[in-house]
Amino acid sequence: MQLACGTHRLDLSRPQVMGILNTTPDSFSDGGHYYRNGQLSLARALERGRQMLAEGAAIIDVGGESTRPGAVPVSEQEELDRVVPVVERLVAELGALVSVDTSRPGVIREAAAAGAGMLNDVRALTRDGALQAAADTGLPVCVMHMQGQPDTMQAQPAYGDVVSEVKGFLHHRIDACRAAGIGPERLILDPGFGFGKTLAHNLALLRRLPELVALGYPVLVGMSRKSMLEHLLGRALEDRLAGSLALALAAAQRGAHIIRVHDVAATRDVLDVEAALHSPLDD
Ligand code: 9MG
Repeated sequence: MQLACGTHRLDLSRPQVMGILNTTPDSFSDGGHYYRNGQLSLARALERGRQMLAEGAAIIDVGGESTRPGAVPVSEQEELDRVVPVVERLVAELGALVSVDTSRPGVIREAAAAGAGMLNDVRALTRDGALQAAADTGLPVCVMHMQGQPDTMQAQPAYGDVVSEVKGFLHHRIDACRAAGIGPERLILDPGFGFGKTLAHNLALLRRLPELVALGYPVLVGMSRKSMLEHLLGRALEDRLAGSLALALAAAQRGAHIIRVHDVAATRDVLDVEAALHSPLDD
């Protein structure tokens, strides 16, 4: 399976790593890493992008708005200021395939003009104007499931059958995307681990990920360092590498095509070891 991403072709016949680059001062794991005296440092963000590419990331996901509960809301101009220059430089200087994590039509349009090759919307293009903006870019789009809104989504997530409900939601968004002119070859699906889900919901979605893969679209998952690992292992944020790798491996074994992570090198190693088990043996 190949995905056309602007000037890039993404080979999805093996799981690919999407490296996370949050240009926010307050994201849950890497917030503020690229700030100096309260100002976003383009040089630092670019350096991190360079490092992730060297470590085997196929995509760099740039986000300028934190979806962490309690995060400070950001204006559109601020989001543009955080995202667009980073996209421009990652593309121009490193030739990177950049995805942009945004829900705003204005940011979708400007990021595409700056050279982004993929869109990633945790709100699945539900904001006014987002479907049309995404359609106009011609880029592939990741549509993610979320129950509720970031601020309150973890208060009391509830489902009958979480897998059926997530699939039902994604089917609706596929229909909406296609009606807006986003062809099936441009769609990527994401069950939205941690977005309005308890540990039991997340585990059910992971166990039954093959049902989502069977819909025939590329599947993206993001579980890196998420609080499901705190609930599962009792680990603080900085001690979640082993758990994140186990989740990445489990997702790849169940057919995930793109794994969104903070720890690129370690994840790539795990996926390469797993891939070797499926390659022909020399002797
Ligand atoms: C931006 N962001 C944070 N977590 C995410 C996830 O699980 N999937 C996608 N597509 N984006 C995410």
